[in-house]
Amino acid sequence: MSAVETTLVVIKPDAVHRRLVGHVIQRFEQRGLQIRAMKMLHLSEADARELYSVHEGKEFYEPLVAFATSGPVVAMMLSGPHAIDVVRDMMGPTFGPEAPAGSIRGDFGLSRRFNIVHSSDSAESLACEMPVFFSESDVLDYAMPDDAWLAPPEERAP
Ligand code: 3AN
Repeated sequence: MSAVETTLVVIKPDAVHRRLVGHVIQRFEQRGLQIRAMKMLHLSEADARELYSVHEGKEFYEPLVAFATSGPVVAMMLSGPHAIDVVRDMMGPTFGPEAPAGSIRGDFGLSRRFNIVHSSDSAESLACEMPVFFSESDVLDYAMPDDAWLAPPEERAP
């Protein structure tokens, strides 16, 4: 039995400035994930510090906060079977040079910091990260007519 999950994806300032937003969104749509919410925003320094608080004190923390606030990001909530792990897998490993071709990071970048995209890596991270970008009421509930062809009903049970 499969479970439909919702996850947070953030397209980072490097991808926005490199005009890659459409390419990245297209990957997720083609895979069959549903866009439930989407917005462009400029992260505040306080929110960036909160988002990356697990890295506070590390040598890359301050440059990471500066990068995350250096320009607009595009945040999305995506739903689908096993969406949290599926999106992480599609992004590839954190560092561009280690990301395999075919993954988003492996196809679009070579940097450790400028790595195109972020997504929540667990339900616990999602619970902390989502409020930075969205409230529950921002996440729209609507039917997708092609769901019937993306997976049989038992794989789409909540
Ligand atoms: P991910 O983005 O794959 O969830 P995290 O949460 O471990 O990876 O790291 C968050 C961000 O911190 C990464 N996207 C990367 O830009 C940066 N980062 C993590 N580790 C390093 C490092 N050793 N050197 C430089 N940047 C790093």
